[in-house]
Amino acid sequence: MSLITRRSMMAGGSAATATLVSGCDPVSMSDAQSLRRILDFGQFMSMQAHRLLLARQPLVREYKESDMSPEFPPNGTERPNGMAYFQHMMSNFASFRLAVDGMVKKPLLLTLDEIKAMPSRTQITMHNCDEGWSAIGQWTGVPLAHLLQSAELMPEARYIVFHCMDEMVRTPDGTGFYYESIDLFDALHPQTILAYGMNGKALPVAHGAPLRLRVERQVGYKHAKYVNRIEVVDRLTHIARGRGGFWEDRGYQWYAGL
Ligand SMILES: Nc1nc2c(c(=O)[nH]1)N[C@H]1C(S)=C(S)[C@@H](COP(=O)(O)O)O[C@H]1N2
Ligand SMILES: [Mo]
Repeated sequence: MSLITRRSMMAGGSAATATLVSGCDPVSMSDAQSLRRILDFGQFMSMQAHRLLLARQPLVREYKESDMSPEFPPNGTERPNGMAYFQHMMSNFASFRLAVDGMVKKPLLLTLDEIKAMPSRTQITMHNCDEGWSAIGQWTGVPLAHLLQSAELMPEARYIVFHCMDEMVRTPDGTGFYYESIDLFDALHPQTILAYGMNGKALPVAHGAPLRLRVERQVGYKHAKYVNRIEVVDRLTHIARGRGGFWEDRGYQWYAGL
């Protein structure tokens, strides 16, 4: 585990970045997982093939209520900057809409109430941040698979991109927003949900209100908070710097399985 946190990396500039890129492997992977990374399932597998594989996918461990951490620390953005998010917060996200678009036959634009009316899943899981902490929390949300099935993926679909409302760095082209991506393998996993509830209450702003991803087999930075757009794509190269996520664009591994 590197002792360089992402915050110090941002502050430290290119020297720290170089150390991270060459020397830091945020998670140690088992042979099976590194094999999976080499195969890069998202690259060539169809949704049907993913479905077949998923039938045999193990679930990650789920915990009891008594296991829940008394304190679950927020990390990264704790409140997005800017007027748009502030207004959402003030109006309790009444005019918030989630867009599901890209390589789908039926693009969606959903209110929070519409999302809450969909099938839901509640799970108590352990969150693992590569900066060296973990916490157990309860999450409630709509299975991502349900959203994607409603939008009807095109056969070319390979990756799901989560666009977030927090701008991490100001860039002239507006590519400094947090974003993340996963393959269909993780997207269709039954424990992958878009959560609007945490520990039995509405998802707090510090933890990504109104919607955040839970992708339980991956480390912390894959769990995009403040999601307002889900884009279905066949490749990641045209988004921001092309590596599939804000931190991936800065040297972190795209596949960050536990
Ligand atoms: N939009 C957005 N999502 C994000 C981050 C962020 O800064 N912005 N930080 C990531 C990191 S590094 C972690 S560990 C988790 C933290 O989730 P939490 O705030 O609920 O603890 O969110 C992830 N998702
Ligand atoms: Mo993290």
